[in-house]
Amino acid sequence: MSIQTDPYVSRGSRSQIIERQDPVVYGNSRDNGFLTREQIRFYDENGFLFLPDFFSPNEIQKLQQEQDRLWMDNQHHNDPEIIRESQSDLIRSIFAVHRNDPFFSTLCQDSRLVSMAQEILGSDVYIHQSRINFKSGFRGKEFYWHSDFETWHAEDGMPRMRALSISIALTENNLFNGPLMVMPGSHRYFISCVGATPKNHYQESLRKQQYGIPDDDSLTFLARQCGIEMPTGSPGSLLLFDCNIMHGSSSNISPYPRSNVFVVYNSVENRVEAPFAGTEPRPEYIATRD
Ligand code: 6CS
Ligand code: FE
Repeated sequence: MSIQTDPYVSRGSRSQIIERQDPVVYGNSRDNGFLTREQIRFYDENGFLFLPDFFSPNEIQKLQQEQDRLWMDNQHHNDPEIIRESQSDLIRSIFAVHRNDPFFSTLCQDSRLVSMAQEILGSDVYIHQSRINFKSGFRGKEFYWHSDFETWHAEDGMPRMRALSISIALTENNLFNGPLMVMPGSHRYFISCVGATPKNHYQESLRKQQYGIPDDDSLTFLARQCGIEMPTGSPGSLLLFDCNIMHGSSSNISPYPRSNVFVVYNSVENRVEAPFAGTEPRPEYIATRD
C-alpha cells in the first residue's frame, strides 16, 4: 500500500457517504464495437446494463445442462468452493468455476464478454472472482444490500473502482424468485460501513453477510436518490454492473429456482494489494492474486 490516504475507508466506527473518486467508464481506448455508444452512456449513468437474450437458444440449453451437472456433482462434496445455505445443506454458491470447471472456464473467457469488460474498463482485464449462485425454490436465502467494491477493497485489497461483474442468467429471473435489485446511479457514492471485520469473515459472509453492509439511513438516502430497479428476464440474458453499485436480492419463497453465473473482471491496472481492512487476504478461490 502506498502512503497516499485511502479515499474509501470502511469498517470503522462511523458510517459515511463519500463521493466516488474514480471514473465509471475508462475512456474508449478499447472500443471493440461490442457495445454501442448509447449502451456505454447508459452504463456510465446508471452503473448497470441489461442485455436480454444475449445467448442463443442452443447456448442456453448447454449452459443449463452444465449447471445441472455441477449442481449434481457437488451435492456431497465438501470443497471450500462450495458454499451452503446457513439454514440447510442446499448449495448457495460455487466459487472459482473459471478455474475449476473447463466448461465454465471457457464461458468466462468468451471473447464477447471479455471485450465488453475491456471497453468499459479501458484496459486488459483478468478474472478477480467467479461463481454460480443457486437460489433454490422455497429455501434460497437473500443477499443483503451491499457494494461488491466495499468488500473487495476492505477484504481483498482492490485499490480502485475499476472492475465490473457480468451476470449470466441460467434460469428465468422473475419478480417472484428473488431477482437482483439495483439502485441505479448508486455507484457514484461509496458508503462506509460500520464494524471491524472479524477474522475469517468470509466463512460467514458468503452464507449471510453481517459486516460490510450499509446502515439503514445510508440505504434510505440512496433509495430516495436513486430508486430501485429489477432487471428481470429469460435465461441467457446478461447483466453488466459496476463494482460499486448498491445491490441485493430477497429470499426465494417461490417454487421457481433462480441461478446466475457471475464473473468479475478487474483491470490489470487495478490488481489487488494488501486488504484495506488490515485483515489476512481471502483465499485464492474468492479473490485472484496469482
Ligand atoms: O464477498 C464477496 O466477494 C461476494 N459477496 C457478495 C455478497 N457479493 C459479491 C461477492 O461475490
Ligand atoms: Fe454482490
